[in-house]
Amino acid sequence: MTCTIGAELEHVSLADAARDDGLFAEIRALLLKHRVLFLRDQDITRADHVAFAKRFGALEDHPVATSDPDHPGLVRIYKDLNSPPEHYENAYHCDTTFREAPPMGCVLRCVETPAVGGDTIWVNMVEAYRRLPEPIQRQIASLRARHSIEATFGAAMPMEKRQALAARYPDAEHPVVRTHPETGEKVLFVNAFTTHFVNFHTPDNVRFGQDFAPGASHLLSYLISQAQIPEYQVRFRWKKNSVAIWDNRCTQHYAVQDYWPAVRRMERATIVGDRPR
Ligand code: AKG
Repeated sequence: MTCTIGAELEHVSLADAARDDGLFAEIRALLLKHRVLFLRDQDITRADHVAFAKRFGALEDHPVATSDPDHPGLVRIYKDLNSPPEHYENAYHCDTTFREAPPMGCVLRCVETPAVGGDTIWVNMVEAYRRLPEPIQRQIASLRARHSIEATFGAAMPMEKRQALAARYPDAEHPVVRTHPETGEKVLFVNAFTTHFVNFHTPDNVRFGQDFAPGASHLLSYLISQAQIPEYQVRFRWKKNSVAIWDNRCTQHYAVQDYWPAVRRMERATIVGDRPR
C-alpha cells in the first residue's frame, strides 16, 4: 500500500483461511513480506476470528483491555461517549513490550467505526533501522533498554492500581536492535514503553554510574521519534468488517484518537510471541 509497508488482500475470507492450510501459508508469507495486511468485508463470526488468529499460535490476554467472556483470546477495544480518550493507543507503540516475550502479532477487526476519523497508522521498523545513519547503527548495536507498563498504561492510573499493575507486569529488558526471528532482519526496537538504556556507557557515565548517562535520553528520544517518519508508514481508513493483521516484531502502530465522542468498536486477537534477541 506504500513503498515500504502494507498490502491489501482481496477475495480472501479469513473464515476459509482458518481451515485451509495452503491459504493460511500464503497469508503468513505475505505478512512476513509486507508486515501488515488489510482485508475488507470480513463478515466473520468471533469464533472464526479466534480460529484464524490461532493458526499463528496461542493467544494471550491484554493487561488492561477487557476480554470477551464467550471467546477467550478476543479483546474488546470499545470507545464511546462514556469512554473518553485515555491516550493508550495514540502513541507509537509495539504491543506490550514490557513483557519478556511480547506478542508475535495481532488480528484486529472493526465492528463499528465513526463516520470520519479513527484511522490507524502502522510503521515499518526494519526500514526505520535501515535508514538510520551508520554511526548511530554502530552506536546502538549492543545497547539494551528497559520497557515498562508504567510508562503508558500506568501513567494515568491511581497509585494503588498502578502499583498492582507493575507488580503483575514487571519491567522487561530488550535489545535496542532486535533480529526478526523468521526473516533475520534487524529491527529498531524501542517505543512508547521504553524508559531508558541499561548499558549506555560513555567515559562520563562510568564516572557517574550507569544510571546517569549524559546523552542517553537524547539518543533514546531520537530513536523513538523515528516511528513518526511518514516514509515508513501506512495509514488505514477502517470500515465495518475491515481486518488488519500485523507482525508486532517489526512494526509499531498508532490509533488516531480524533473521533471521540463518536463510537468506535474493535476486536482484537493477540498472538503469543518469543523473547526478542
Ligand atoms: C492496539 O490494539 O494495540 C491498538 O493500539 C489499537 C489499534 C486500533 O484500535 O486501531
